[in-house]
Amino acid sequence: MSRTIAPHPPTTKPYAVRADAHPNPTAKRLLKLMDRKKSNLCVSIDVTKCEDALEIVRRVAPAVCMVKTHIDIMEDFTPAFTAELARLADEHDFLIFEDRKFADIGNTVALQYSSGVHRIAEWSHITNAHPLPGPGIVTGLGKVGKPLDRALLLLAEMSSAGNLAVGDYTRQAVQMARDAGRDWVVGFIAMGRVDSDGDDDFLVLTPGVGLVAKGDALGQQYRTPRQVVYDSGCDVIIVGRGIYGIEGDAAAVLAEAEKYRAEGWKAYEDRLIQA
Ligand code: S5P
Repeated sequence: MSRTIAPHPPTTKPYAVRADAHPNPTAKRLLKLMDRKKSNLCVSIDVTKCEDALEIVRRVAPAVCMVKTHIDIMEDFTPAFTAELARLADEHDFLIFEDRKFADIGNTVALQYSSGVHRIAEWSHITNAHPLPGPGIVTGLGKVGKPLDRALLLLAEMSSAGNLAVGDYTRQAVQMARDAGRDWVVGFIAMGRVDSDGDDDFLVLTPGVGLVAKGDALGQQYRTPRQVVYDSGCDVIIVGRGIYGIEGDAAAVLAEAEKYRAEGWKAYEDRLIQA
């Protein structure tokens, strides 16, 4: 399989080298731990019971650089859940990414990020936002997240069929990140190197990854780790149902996570060699 895009200069460098030059402490920590654990795998935990979610995290922890949550789907949420998640993150050396997809005016998102039942900024190292409302969303979230050394991603593209995050919208998302600075907006949710018109080193985290399924009944579209990391130059693969959805016991889930980790890592190493 050959590359579909020209190599983007920062992606030809090892994660550890990129870590040294990154201005955001959370991005720096992520890149370092990716190198240490030899993992560019983020597991997405979309289940609705806290104990089920924690059980998946315990299973996959050795293989991941990051765990992604949707805290608003938890039916039995209490702060003990996020406390335990944070403890597991420290014990097993991974970051927590709350996939909140903020999409309101700056004042409102600052409250949604800091307050309410979930108090996302207190426990989530990374979160994300749609650029749709304009730069006020980035500034509003930054008022809360920057003093805590958190990191923000903008959704520049999406994996679902028919989504509107294309063309000029994507270009303007990238510009918004550049205007905000990499000390706060560290990268994108995107399907490829949306930043390839410059040589700034953003992180690209990519959902819609599966080794078997090609999609689901609701518009999700999957590509393989190799297509995402090697062909498209992305940095982190986000895998949900492809890992926690498989049949079997704890060992089977870890084995599946390990399979994705190995594929993602091999694609990254090949990318470095052939840069
Ligand atoms: O464009 C996107 C952006 C995101 S963050 N497409 C996505 O699928 N996601 C998220 O990635 C989605 O909300 C879900 O949590 C995860 C994909 O899950 P999977 O089970 O399809 O791998």
